Amino acid sequence: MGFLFLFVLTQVGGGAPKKQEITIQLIEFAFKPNRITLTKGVPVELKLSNKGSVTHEFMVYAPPKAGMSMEELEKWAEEKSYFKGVEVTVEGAGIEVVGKDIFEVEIEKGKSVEIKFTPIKAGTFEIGCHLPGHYEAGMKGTMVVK
Ligand SMILES: [Cu+2]
Repeated sequence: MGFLFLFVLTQVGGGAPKKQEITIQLIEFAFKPNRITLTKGVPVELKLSNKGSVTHEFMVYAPPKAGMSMEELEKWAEEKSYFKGVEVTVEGAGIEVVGKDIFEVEIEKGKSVEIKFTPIKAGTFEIGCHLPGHYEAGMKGTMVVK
């Protein structure tokens, strides 16, 4: 019995990393870094820190088609959200939300939130802030899940 107990403790406390912790800063008008790579199936704690002087938002969605208008892109980002059907927890800046239909997270200037989820779909996705003028000014990035 003693041996079994120790074995269980070792499994919980050690071994391979069981989560991926990444921080992205949001500024005018960029995500830093603007490219992140995640491992499928390993829980992610993604900290979003708004270091800018205005509110920014974070969305992740399938790569848009060439020539989409911002209006089309907005609809696309919602429909093709990476988080569609994925349980996501958003914590911080006085809020805690758990949901399967989260597609955008807004972060006020100076605030940070943490998004927790487990990536289940592999591929390359776009990160974007669609607040007026931000995306056009270059506020986008790439999320790769391998
Ligand atoms: Cu922005």
